[in-house]
Amino acid sequence: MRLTNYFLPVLKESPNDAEIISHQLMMRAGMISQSSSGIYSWLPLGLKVLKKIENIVREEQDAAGVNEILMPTIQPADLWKESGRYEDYGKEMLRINDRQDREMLYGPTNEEQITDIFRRSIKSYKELPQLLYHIQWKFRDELRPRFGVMRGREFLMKDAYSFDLDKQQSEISYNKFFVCYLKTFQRLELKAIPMAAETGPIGGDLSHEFIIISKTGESDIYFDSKLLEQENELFNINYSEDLSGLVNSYKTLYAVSDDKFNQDDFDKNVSNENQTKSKGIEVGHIFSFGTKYSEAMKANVLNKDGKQATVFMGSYGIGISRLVGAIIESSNDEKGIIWPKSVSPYDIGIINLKQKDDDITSISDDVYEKLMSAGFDVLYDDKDDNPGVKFSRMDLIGLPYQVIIGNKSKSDSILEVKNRKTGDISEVDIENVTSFFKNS
Ligand code: 5CA
Repeated sequence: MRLTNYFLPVLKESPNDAEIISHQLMMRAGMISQSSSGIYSWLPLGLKVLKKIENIVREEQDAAGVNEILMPTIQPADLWKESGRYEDYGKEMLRINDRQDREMLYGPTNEEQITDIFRRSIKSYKELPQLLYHIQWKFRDELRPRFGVMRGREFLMKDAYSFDLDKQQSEISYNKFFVCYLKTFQRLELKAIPMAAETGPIGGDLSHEFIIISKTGESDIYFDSKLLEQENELFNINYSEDLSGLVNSYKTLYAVSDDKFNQDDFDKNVSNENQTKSKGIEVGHIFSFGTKYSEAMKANVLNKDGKQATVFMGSYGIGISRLVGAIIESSNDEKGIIWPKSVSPYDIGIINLKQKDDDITSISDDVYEKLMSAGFDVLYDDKDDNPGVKFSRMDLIGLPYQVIIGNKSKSDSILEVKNRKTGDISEVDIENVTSFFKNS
């Protein structure tokens, strides 16, 4: 992509209401534009990151054998009256009346909708388990939307749901998602710690939040520092095997967020020097809630004995739009964002330092074409701005590598490659530029 052809409205100053670094940087880097409180438009650079995260989440759900569907954003109130949550949800739910004066709502989550889909078509234990997910916008009329996309009113969530014959089977599904989440966050280059959590309005008795440590996080967290060293080989997971050993290696180490915290338990389970208190961002949350919805909504199947059995359910969320902010919170410096390679909007940025010099521009054009045809996604700064502006803009948007083309490229056929994270600069022969990136 040529910058002259790109919509990248970078800002010099961050807006006054942007309190935390990720919100400031997302605004300054032209990733989002506020529509109203807690509601944002996603601009090209932001949308690209959002889609990359979405795709990693999707690939890992698919790998775990979860089926993708797409449910609507607007749901009928009747379903929520069946489960009893229509009243309980209170003001956080956006309620709408259609022209027939039917009560509708903009979904804050989809337990009711999915239970309705399930009960219409699944009638026998032989068709269990069923694991389904979708990636869809949600609306929650948060009391205090803040921190940009971190606590929005409209936000993108991956929500998955499991249906099993009994509690034991349901725990097998829970473990699949537990491991799938570890793998997903590892691919996003995040250290997410699973923590025992309260279930809130979703319900149930078994729940984990996946939290990344960050001083701007909204949750207080207490955990055993051994969890930070926990490194597992997650590449060759076989989801049909028993995953409880792996899950227990996490579950047995103490980690809770504030609403579950108890000092006595902390002292009993964690040695003094390993007791860690911090703040964190909740990027995922999984719940096992048994028959809460299936009983109220009569989601039954015939069991082996030909009797009606109420199915056991779980739900599993990942905050995809929140992750964009969370990743920036954990990876930035005074110059701007530093994208992990897996979600960076582009692989490489090219800076042509002398747009007016025909030779240097022709070299830059060539390097751009070469890298693109080698399969790299490249953002090419071909604007006629001074070098200072170009350098700080490229640092701000945080692509992992910058290719700098100037006088030396013309005289000595050499370009510079800057690693955004380390600041290291390598001189590379123009001829070798593609192989340099293939090996890095
Ligand atoms: N139905 C369940 C799981 S599918 C559910 O809704 N869980 S949740 O309420 O915990 O939300 C799942 C994830 O969505 C959270 O872990 C968080 O990462 C994200 N999320 C929740 N509320 C917001 C919000 N207001 N803004 C951005 N992301 C949010």
